[in-house]
Amino acid sequence: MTVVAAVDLGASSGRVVRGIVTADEVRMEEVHRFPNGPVRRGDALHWDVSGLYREVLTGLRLASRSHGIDSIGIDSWAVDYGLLDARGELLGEPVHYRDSRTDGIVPPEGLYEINGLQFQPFNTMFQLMAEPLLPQAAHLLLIPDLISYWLTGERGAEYTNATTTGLIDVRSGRWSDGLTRHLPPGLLPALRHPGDPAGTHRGIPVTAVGSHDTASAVVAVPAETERFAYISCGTWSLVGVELTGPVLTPESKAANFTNEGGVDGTVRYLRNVMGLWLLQECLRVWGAELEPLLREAATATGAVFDPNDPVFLPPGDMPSRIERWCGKSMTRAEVVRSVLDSLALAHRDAIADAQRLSGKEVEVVHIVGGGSRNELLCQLTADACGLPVVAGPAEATALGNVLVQARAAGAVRGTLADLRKLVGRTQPLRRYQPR
Ligand code: ADP
Ligand code: LRH
Repeated sequence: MTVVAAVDLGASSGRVVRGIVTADEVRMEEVHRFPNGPVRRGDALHWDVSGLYREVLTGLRLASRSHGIDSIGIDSWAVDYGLLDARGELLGEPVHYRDSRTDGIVPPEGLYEINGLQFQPFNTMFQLMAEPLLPQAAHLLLIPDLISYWLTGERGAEYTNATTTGLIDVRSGRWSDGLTRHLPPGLLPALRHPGDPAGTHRGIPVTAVGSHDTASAVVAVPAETERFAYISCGTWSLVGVELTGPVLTPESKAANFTNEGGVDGTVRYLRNVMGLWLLQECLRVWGAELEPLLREAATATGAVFDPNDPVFLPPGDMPSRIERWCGKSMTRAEVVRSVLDSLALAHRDAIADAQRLSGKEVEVVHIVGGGSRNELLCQLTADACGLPVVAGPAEATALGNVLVQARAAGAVRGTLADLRKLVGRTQPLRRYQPR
């Protein structure tokens, strides 16, 4: 039996999970959960990364209270980073990717052909163009690598998350000389890959996992066939397919599909859909609970809007923005229904585009992440896609993190397909047929 601790920092909440793994069983125990979100300080939006680190330490203490743990793995949301000075001190709390500092940024020509990455204004490379602290910085660490550094004293850049910076050459899998030329020399640390050792914390090995939360989530998709699409559904819906190589065609670029690095050299070919952020912000503004509104939304009539309109990216009055887009005022239940109908249609479009652009056929859609608990959204997605949906695990990211650590420790063996069979055998899943 191998016991590992998975630290999973999502944009809306963080958790520390104990994963107990044998060759044919994996059990998850959540030992600590804490809220996360944007913090406005002065004019800028930040993350409270020091506060998150305190919660991580609490979680790790709880995880090792009754039994020792054999390994620790860390994942988080992508693209954001901390800058360190030459002594290794953090230069200011990291800026949140929803901050306005990259508004109006225009990507240089020819970029997609090098990095294969979708255009998002907040990709690390664009944030660095607007970064006032860059001249003082000696080291850049992405969020999971920063937590790992604080735990171990060792610096590195985990590959799957590094691909979200826009600075990795999609063909070579290395930092691109051309794209990193203007950065201070030595700013970017050496790459490490999921399964690699990443130092020790109080004698416990820290293991690199798919430190981009979406990469870990895709590991734990309980697919039984190659012909599957996934929706990693939380603050964002990350909608796509798994490929063995990138798609860099002009059509793929025009459809804003991304080729992000996956575990075991796979490509996560996907599109970002605005996701449950839309609901999170509505609930925050209303001061309301989700579940009663979802019950009402089941019989409400919604309007359809484009959830990927950049107007929805920053925090603020989401219900008014949605009403303005739809050109009418609505009850809360109608707003919720509009969000879910619009997300389901955006899921459908992304899955159709992924198939068309990559040539991969899909016969089942897997929804993982917190959104897999949203029965209405799962059914609406099945209906929109005309495909069966398998929902769960809700904690796929933490589970993918656990499985990659367990494999590195020798507790389980095999390919991603083998890990996925283990997930399918051991985790509760729910199936939805299209109506
Ligand atoms: P992230 O990792 O981006 O923070 P999660 O995967 O934790 O996101 O998903 C959070 C979302 O899951 C919430 O915003 C909420 O919409 C949805 N969710 C969580 N629990 C439930 C539930 N019981 N019923 C419906 N939706 C839920
Ligand atoms: C989801 C996620 C997504 C990125 C976004 C910044 O948490 O990592 O894959 O595009 O955050």
